[in-house]
Amino acid sequence: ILSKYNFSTAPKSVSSIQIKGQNFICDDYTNVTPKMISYLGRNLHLQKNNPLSIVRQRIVNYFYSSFTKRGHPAFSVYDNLSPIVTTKQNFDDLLIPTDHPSRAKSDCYYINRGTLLRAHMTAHQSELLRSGLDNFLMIGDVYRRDEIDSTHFPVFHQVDAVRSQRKEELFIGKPDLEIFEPSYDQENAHAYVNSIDDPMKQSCHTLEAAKLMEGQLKSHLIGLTKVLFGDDIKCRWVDAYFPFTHPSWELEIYYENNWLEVLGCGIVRNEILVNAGPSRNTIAYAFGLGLERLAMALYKIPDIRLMWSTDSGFVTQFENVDLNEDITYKPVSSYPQCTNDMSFWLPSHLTIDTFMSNDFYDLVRDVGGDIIEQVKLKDKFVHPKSKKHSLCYSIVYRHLERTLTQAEVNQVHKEIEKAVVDAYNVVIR
Ligand code: FA5
Ligand code: MG
Repeated sequence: ILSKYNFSTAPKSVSSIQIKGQNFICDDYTNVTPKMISYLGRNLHLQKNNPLSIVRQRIVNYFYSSFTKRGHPAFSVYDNLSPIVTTKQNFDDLLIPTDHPSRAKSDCYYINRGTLLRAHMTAHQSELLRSGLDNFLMIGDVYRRDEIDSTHFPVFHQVDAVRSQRKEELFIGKPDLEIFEPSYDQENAHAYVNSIDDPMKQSCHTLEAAKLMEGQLKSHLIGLTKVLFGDDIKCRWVDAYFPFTHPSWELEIYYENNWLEVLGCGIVRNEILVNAGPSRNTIAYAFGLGLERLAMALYKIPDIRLMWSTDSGFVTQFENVDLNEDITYKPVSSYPQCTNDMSFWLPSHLTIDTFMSNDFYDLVRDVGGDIIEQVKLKDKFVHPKSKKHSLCYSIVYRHLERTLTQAEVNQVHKEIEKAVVDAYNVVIR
């Protein structure tokens, strides 16, 4: 599939990548790996019997049944949009500044400077608004470069939503109330500078409209949480910031003695509605939630990698179940971990601080595959005389379905060492 691909983030020779039959020119931003490309099209959220799919259906049902227009569901569902998006879709359309950290190469999987694997489902919000939709759900796989442990995997799944309300729907029977302040001229919307200095609302909105939308947003999401977890679930709202909403919040649920963030949300920035087309007398809220977090908490699934398991011991536990059934995952059995350390000297042009750990994590996962459970930095060291920098990582190996032999792990560990030497010119200690 890949022509002249190499592991380091900057391909050494000009090359192109074929993904799903489409050809992409690589450049200095290309950092998507063959391993990541292999996840495209798996669509766990649509696989019958996958826990993510069960949670997806429960969320869709909640929105279908809670909101209807003339007997039909008010929400339309998009769950098969291509994960290959432009930087315009993923960032610019959402008012994410060009220097925002979420755009960094170290955080995203870029195909090239203009194209990436979407980092959130919100990437589709503007185009769907532009196509004339007002109430919709966007569900799919998202890709982020992140640390490696039991709750983080570089591919996860999100449900994103937009709910728009027109003046007549928001203020039923109160025709004198307005969504917009008199100082905001709807005819000249593009010229208006919309301030977010007020923590309660955007300057273009009236306090009545902002507060009413906030109330609906929060009660709809608490309603969803109760449908999923039962009435006794403990929740709390935390103030948050997103470039594309104001005000913004995160919802946390109390789960196993910890507060767990399950979603981000807020009132859609009016600029986005204006840029997307007809926005007269309209206000909208939006949210994005993580399916893995919900499924892990709901079914007590201890490791995020299990979502990808095709082992019958896992799959059968979610087979042909009633959507609202109480399911508690029973570990098939827990196979032992095996930890090997890797220490290396960095070449003179790299230091402990400039060595890109996310590049390293990707490389480890590319070579080691799904038996990599965790990679942690164990030690950093600068030699007092030579001033050379050295790093030591612990790599934790575990197969979810069988016991790994030490010899097998050593073999994989050696292959990773070789790949690290090739990619970074390090010297194994
Ligand atoms: C976003 O992705 C925003 N696009 C959400 C949003 C949409 C806000 C619309 C406002 C309006 P965030 O990065 O916090 O935000 O991710 C949203 C949710 O995805 C998190 O609350 C969490 O449930 C889930 N999530 C985020 N990172 C991970 C991860 N590494 N592994 C599993 N789930 C994750
Ligand atoms: Mg968050």
